Amino acid sequence: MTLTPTTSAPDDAPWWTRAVVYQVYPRSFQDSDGDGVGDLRGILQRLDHLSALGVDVLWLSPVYASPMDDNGYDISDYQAVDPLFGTLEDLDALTAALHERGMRLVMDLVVNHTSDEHPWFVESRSSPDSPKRDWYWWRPARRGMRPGQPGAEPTNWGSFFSGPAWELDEATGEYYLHLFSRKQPDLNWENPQVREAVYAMMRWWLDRGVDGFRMDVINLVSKDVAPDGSLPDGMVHDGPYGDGSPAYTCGPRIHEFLAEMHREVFAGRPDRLLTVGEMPGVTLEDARLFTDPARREVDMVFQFEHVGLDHGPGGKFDPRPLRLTDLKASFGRWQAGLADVGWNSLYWDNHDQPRIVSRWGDDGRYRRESATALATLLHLHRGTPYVYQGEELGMTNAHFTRLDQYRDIESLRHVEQARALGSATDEQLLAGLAAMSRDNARTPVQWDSSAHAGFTTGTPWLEVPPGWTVTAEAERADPASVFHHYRRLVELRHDDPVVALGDFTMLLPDDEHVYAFTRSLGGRTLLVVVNVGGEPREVDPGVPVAGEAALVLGNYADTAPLAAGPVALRPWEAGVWRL
Ligand code: TEU
Repeated sequence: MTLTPTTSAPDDAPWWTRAVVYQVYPRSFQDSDGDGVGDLRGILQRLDHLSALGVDVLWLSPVYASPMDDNGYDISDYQAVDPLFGTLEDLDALTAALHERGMRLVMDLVVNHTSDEHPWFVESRSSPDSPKRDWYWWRPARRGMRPGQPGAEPTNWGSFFSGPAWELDEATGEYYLHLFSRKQPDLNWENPQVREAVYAMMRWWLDRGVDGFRMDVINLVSKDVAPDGSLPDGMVHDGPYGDGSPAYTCGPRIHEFLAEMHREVFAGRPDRLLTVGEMPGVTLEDARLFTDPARREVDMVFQFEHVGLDHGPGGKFDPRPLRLTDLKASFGRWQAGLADVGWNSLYWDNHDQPRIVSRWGDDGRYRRESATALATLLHLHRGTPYVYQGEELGMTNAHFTRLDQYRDIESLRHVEQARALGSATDEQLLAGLAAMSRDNARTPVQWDSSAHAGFTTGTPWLEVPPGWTVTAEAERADPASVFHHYRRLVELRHDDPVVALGDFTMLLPDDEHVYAFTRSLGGRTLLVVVNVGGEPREVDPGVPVAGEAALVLGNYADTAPLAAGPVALRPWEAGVWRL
């Protein structure tokens, strides 16, 4: 099906339709003071790398004051920088330096929950009569049961980080809700005082010069905190708990809240801003509503359909191989569904996902070829691409060989619960973490061949994978590298409106080895064909080729122009041709 783009002429489209966003997970990017943890001054030291790549926006994962239970996604002061990362002045310096380079800074907004050490929660938990009691979700034990009695939790919901989603506060005998860790209590967005405090904080950051927000699990803030969830396990956890997600995923007032946020925070501000909502479990139908410009909610969303395609019956840590036709069906639906209204984000990697070259590529013999093939596949879709630190280098998973090498709370809680339930052997657990742990994306960026890959002069908080070879230094020096392919993809999106805005047509929907599609705008068409595998393939994309189609971008040095008829593809070969 050929789709007409939302915007007829390129110059009508918002700037972010031609932009590429680069995500920095600060604790693993660059350490400047030798404490083994990345920091803001370290990012400042590496801005030339981002400029060389050509990206437009830096999305900065949290640097706020935090006990670091979930590496900063548990915030104890939204308007302070944690000393681990530096100072507010350092953040101002980063904002200014990015602006000087024509780039923008998007902050991570984590307002579904705070840290349990945030003053709001400290006050809320102090007494059932606290004026902030209703800023969080407090409930008594289930009717007829005593606080602390197994099963007395107000609902049977499981947490994203294993275990129950309710924690008993002994002092008051009531439970508080935490969809994530027990140190991440959920804010009660039904309370208008909570929403106004969040909006005031957001305005404070915009007034400080930041250019927007990536909104952490923002589709979970509207909740119906009553029903038990269905058993067996739902989408969020492993263990004897109910799936509460239907009660809080895109809950009853979510569109009302996001429209209110837009009015209270963004209305009247310049259109240089960017908002992206991270939305686990969001449907395409809801995404059309969230990203419809006329509704003024958010510009785009991170959806999770594709990154769930390799989750096995036991969930995320029980992975199965990806079937390419499943990916085509999913991406094809989202391209079709957001063609006439709304906008896609495009991503493989982030700080929560394993690295794509290890996950769905080949991080051994064909590391360069598969990383550049998968990058081409993603970046030629319609939407705003997000590049995660190290992805542009073709960095691989950690390949840790011991469970004690992992640090991530999600992984550690999964191991703890599985051992308690006897649901998996340590060997099975290690295999699951090696494939899917979030730590795979959190090992330090590998800058050069010096100690700890140039990330720190101290001891890194998470070890550089033993036997690492990829470095930014080597990638930058090799014109055929993953880095320079990403640079060319960014350049192509900047320069060619067909890439940014062209309509999308999926080809070869039933082929399990080759991914092909066209992009068309104003009578100009690009054909994209990618061999997603290590065997040579020959396919006929089934599109008319008049004479010879010029190669726009390929990932082999000698990818040829295209003639009519079958296309012969080498292992992991990707080509973009102008028909
Ligand atoms: O992640 C939300 C989320 O959905 C994750 O639980 C994700 O599904 C999971 O990690 C994949 O296995 C956001 C942040 O990106 C994540 O780092 C935080 O831990 C989480 O919210 C809580 O703030």
